[in-house]
Amino acid sequence: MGFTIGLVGKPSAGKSTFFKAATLAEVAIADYPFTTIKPNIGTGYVRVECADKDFGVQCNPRFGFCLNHTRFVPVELVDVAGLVPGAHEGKGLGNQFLSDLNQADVLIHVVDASGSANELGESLGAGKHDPAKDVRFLEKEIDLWYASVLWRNWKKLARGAQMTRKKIEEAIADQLSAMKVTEDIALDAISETELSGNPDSWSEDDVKRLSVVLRKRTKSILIALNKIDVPSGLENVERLKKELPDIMFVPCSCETELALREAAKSGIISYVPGDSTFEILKSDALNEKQKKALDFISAFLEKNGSTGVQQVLDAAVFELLKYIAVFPGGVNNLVDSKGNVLPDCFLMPPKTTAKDFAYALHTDFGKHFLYAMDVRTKRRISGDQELKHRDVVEIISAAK
Ligand SMILES: Nc1nc2c(ncn2[C@@H]2O[C@H](COP(=O)(O)OP(=O)(O)O)[C@@H](O)[C@H]2O)c(=O)[nH]1
Ligand SMILES: [Mg+2]
Repeated sequence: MGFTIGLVGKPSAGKSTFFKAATLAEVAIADYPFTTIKPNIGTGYVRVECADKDFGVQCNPRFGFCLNHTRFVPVELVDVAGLVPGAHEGKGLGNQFLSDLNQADVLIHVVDASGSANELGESLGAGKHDPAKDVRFLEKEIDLWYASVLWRNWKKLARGAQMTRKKIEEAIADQLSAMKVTEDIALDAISETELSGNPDSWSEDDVKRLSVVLRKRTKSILIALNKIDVPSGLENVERLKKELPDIMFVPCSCETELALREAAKSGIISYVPGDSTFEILKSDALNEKQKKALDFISAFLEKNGSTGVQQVLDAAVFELLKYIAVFPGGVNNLVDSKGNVLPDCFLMPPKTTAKDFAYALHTDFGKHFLYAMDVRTKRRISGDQELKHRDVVEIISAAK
């Protein structure tokens, strides 16, 4: 059960640099069993304050890793090739790229905040292009992609539903199942757009309005304002926050994060992704160029707090989608049969109940659920009770 993040944006915005930085881990780790068959799919991580420290122990993650009691929980990252205006009509191989996004639970739109390139990613020089335009065009492109998939077969779909007495929300969910549209989501979207009457008579415009809601519900977009190491980048961040108050932005510098992770990987520094500082381990071995680069990075971190790349991932999962991280554990024992302490950490959607969590662990636990225990407080949790971020939960079931 993986969580998938799609990286989107126009060419040269920094998607591949983001992908490279986010998938580069300092520690040797076992591969997460994602079905990785393409080079643009990799494992990134979101940060969770590990539950182990509350119990005075050190965890042994089965997937991901833990540095100084900060747990790095794996997520699947997909680097989608550059999307240009007209992508939904197939421009610049758009349709092929867009279908790479189907399975994404959330999108990170990497924007070149420095405004150095036009919509096609062609270089103009810093500050020459308004990144606000990129924010809008990409959202529109993805909305139109949903609309085109839905409208393409609309008449057939609407009439077919009528003939087989299928509900229209069921037909919509079938048509957009690859995009993770469910019947519930389709039903909500229909009521939000206040569409009624015979779906066969809905206009293309109606279907477009419906598609916007369906896209929002299945592909929320977080904006990563990249290249804030360039002066025009940082200036644009302040302006965009004022101009587009309804959008979630996280400023970042992918190139700086990549440099830090590469230095950590080669043992020059120690750096916990997302932190505001790093420590030089081998100052004697540094050449002048490396010293200068690290000085530049230090100054950047002092000014901006962090490179922002880790914060982008965390914000997408925990702030935008409001997911929570839940650790399975036992009231009497935090160790699994192999002796691993708190080996798992699950990313769960908002409003996950104890029973939902039981099902996520194993269908049998869900089916034969009796009650759950809050391992920290040793209190009972009933099946319909919602879990909280960082809960450690034991499921008591009659499953054999
Ligand atoms: N100044 C600066 N340049 C960056 C940053 N991230 C990426 N770049 C540069 O932007 C260019 C395009 O990056 P790339 O990751 O290939 O973009 P993609 O086409 O979106 O995958 C490359 O020259 C990168 O080195 C950053 O944080 N700061
Ligand atoms: Mg790329």
